[in-house]
Amino acid sequence: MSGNESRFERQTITKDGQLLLRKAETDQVETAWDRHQAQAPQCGYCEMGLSCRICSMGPCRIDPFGEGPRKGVCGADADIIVARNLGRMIAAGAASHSDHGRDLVEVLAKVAEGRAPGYAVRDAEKLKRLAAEYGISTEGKTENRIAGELAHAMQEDYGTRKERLQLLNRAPQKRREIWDRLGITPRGIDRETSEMMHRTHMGVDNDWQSLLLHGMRNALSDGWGGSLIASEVSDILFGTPKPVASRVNLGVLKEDHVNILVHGHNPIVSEAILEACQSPGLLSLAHEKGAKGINLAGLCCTGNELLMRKGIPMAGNHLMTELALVTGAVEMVIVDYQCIMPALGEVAKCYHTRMISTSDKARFPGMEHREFHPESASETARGLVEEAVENYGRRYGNGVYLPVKPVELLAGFCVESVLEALGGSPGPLIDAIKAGKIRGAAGVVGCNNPKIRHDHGHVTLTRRLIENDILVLGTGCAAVANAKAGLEMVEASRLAGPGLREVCGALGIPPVLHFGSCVDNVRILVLAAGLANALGTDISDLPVAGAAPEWYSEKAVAIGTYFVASGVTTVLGPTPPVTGSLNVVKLLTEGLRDAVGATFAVEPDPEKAAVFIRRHIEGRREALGLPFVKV
Ligand code: BF8
Ligand code: SF4
Repeated sequence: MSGNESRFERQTITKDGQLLLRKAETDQVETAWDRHQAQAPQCGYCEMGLSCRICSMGPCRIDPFGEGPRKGVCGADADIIVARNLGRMIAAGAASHSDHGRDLVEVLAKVAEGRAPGYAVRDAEKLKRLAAEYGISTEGKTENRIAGELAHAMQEDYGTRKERLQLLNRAPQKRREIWDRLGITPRGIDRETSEMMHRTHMGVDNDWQSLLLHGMRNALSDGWGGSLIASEVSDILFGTPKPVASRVNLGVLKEDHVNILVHGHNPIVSEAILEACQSPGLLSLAHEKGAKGINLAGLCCTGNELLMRKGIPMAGNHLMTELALVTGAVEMVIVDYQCIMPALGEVAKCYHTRMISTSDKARFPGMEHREFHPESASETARGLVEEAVENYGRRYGNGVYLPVKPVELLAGFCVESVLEALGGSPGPLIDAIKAGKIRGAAGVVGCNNPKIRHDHGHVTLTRRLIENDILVLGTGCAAVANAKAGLEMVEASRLAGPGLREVCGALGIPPVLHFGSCVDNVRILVLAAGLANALGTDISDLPVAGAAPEWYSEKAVAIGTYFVASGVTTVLGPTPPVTGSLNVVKLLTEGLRDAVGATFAVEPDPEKAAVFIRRHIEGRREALGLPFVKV
């Protein structure tokens, strides 16, 4: 960065972000960046993971340097406190993904019973494949019966009656043996989270290593359990993604249309809203009100869900959610849960935007609550879209501010669509990796965080990786960042190294593949497992890596942990709150190599993170006896 950049340029690399930050200042709208600044200096004990408020003998803190306390009131030392705090972060992340998955399974069960009229099985093939994986015979059974039995079997994965989760069978044999040996094979999705909360209660598990091992088991219950179920059942109910062209950034909003944004994570709500937006009656109402149509766009991961399956445009990622309202062009924002800043209702008050919450478990100040239930989702959705249309005429006097043009992208990549692009088998991908045309692959995933220049971490790291012939698979807000930067267009392969450029050109794919929402990180894992199985090896032997350059959320901690526990070395941008315990830091960054064949690394500078990943991938290639390729 040069010294001449404006404050807004230092906050975000995106043009729409910079311009809307300026407007937010004019409109006196407070944003996450302002509130982050107001928090300075943030608590050093908490940053290091050294504060504990688990029980009411506390709160306690450990002084890592001076004469202050070395133990909490109960006697917990820095190692225990740091490990307990990290364990609870993993538990919260795993719970969030897995509860989202549960909601989908419940809709699937209701579809089977004919009690969810707005929903249906859209991918019957996938339903049958999943049923087979769960040992459910499909012969002579109706789709609904299979759906009911599959939903029931998946619900059992949530409970505690089993010794291991069903879909762990997708992982390579060697990997499953590692998990068994370490005693971290997840048994039940809810069980592992519940056990983490138990272990971290005062006076239960006070061995920091055993806490961290359970942290991996808890995270695996998310990655090979709750998140995987969420992705797969979303495909069954709404269709498995296929490559689809769309557009991204705040320029997808349209001045002459009714603009509705969906925000959150679960496609149960956003798919119903999409259907309502396409209803002829509501479209003619929009015309009557003087609008040219109804424009639905997404924010964050529910936006990714609609983008992946239906090509619905994406307005922005996490740090753009407040700024989307500042355009003054949004008639309604409909939210479900996760990553929805409680500040949004307050921002909306400055404009005409109506804010609607829909989930019984997610309420927000300044939002109207309209609860969605599978039995009546279509009516609720139509009612809301009608109200959004009515709101079109109420835009504030000084009009709307949409200063950027949208960027094109190709989304819709998943295991199935990648295999299809490869002609039905992973063979051509494996050949390209063996020949060194593609050196390896990296999952660049995760959030935005006002501690990091918005989108800079994602885009810089991704550019460097593709320049070095490393294929990038993106999810969540990272995928949106790269799309805004133009890296998810087929034409972006000109930015890639010669080998990756050639492969992308031959397959007609971008060098950065949009792999969906955050629960879809499991698609990357399943693809990696498929490659390892095809090579007769383990995931940790593959030339692959993970990165979360701008992570903020507990879900990201769970994802990072199940990536590492599954054998994928992962680089984090922001430092997690673990530096108060050198033992924990050493285990996460070194010790895990012997245990699971992968580690965490922390590198806030994306240029250096790219070098780390390149070295890691080259090391894995060398170990596999693959040629070193000079770019
Ligand atoms: O699940 S990447 S900010 S929106 S947590 Fe949230 Fe992070 Fe975005 Fe999606 Ni994922
Ligand atoms: Fe303090 Fe121990 Fe209670 Fe934590 S659990 S607040 S360290 S007494």
